Amino acid sequence: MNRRGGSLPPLAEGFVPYQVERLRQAFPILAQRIYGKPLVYLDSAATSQKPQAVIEAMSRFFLEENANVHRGVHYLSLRATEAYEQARAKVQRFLNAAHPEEIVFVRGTTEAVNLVAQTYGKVHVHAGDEVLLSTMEHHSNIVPWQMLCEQSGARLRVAPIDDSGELLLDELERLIGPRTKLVAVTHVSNVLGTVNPIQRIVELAHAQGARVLVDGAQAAPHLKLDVRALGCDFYALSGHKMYGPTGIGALYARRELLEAMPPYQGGGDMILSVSFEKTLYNKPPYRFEAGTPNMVGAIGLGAAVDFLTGLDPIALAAHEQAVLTYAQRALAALPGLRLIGTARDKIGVLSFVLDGIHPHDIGTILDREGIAIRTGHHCAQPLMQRYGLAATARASLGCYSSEQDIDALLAGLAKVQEVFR
Ligand code: C6P
Repeated sequence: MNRRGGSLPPLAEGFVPYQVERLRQAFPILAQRIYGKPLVYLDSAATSQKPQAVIEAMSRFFLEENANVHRGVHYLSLRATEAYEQARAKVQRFLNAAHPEEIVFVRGTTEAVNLVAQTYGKVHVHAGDEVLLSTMEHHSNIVPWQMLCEQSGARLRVAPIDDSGELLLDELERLIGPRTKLVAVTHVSNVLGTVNPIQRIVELAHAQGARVLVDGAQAAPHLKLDVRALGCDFYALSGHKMYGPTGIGALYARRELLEAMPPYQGGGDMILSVSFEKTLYNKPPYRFEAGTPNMVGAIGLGAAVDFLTGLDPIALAAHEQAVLTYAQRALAALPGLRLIGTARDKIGVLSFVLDGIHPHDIGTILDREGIAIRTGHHCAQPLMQRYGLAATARASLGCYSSEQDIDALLAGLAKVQEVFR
């Protein structure tokens, strides 16, 4: 057992954390060549690559266990149900939630936020109330609240950040008042890499009776998570950012909150009984999982959690920080390059602009070198406006990223600058 309470990952025999070259062997896609060049994958914040263990767990499910869950009395259905519920328990342990019933399987972070807005929000947020966000939110943690505010007559408020990309906590504190019903804030910014002080934000919000939803999409692959230590009410994550499949994620919500929340969607498995006169709803988490769920996705997410918990979190964090520091220093030294997001506490997301060169041109030229980065507004347009930018180039790291990837990026950027000289 390691510090996160998981067992060692099913990697190559004799694997010793943390050897990035060996770890990379667990990700078959990374061995590819793109346009004849070795793939340099620096787009893990958009979606991470998948280790063999996740791919195998998902194909094993289809090969040996596939049946609908919670519905059959036959062997395969019971086996699939057991695997699905085991995956839920893995996510519970990963988040250190108190009960497996506090984990709702959803499509991803976006669906988790919409679920809370349209269930908890609909019941508790009324005209005159306020929902507090921060400038650095992803659209998935803005638009659902805007929709709720339009429906309810509540008001959206926004806590500002400083130039380095850190939340202005004094301003945030000033904005939380008796009207604040919900504070929805990202744990880690997908553009700046900033790690927000969630515990402190929770203290401030709870002191005024407000609930806190944390968008954990970018935190889950990098940070050791403990929702009870954070004290948050809701926590959302996406499987595909944490080495698992797309189309699956999790919403954590404290049991008493979930129990008092109305259903999100109607359909199979969220009911106890249905008649044309009246429907009785199932208990959480099933009340929020209408229809046949993404069973193989849950199995894949469970395998991804095993993979992540099997890495030594201290060694992983040290490795990611070392590559980040190397990258920050090297990029900052490039003439004409400006880093966007230089918070003291940040993870491996490097957004930047180059004088006189459009981010899309940077991305396109790098692509021909086999280097994958993301360019654009990163679904955070209000944050872009804060910096007076329409777009940035963004290189983002995963557990398999290395200083060699950064060297390749630097060589690629030299070519970009050569083209525009
Ligand atoms: N960010 C990026 O390239 P979904 O799409 O539901 O899995 O996750 C949405 C989401 C929510 N919050 C944050 C902080 C995110 O970074 C994301 C997804 C990707 O930055 C795709 S836009």
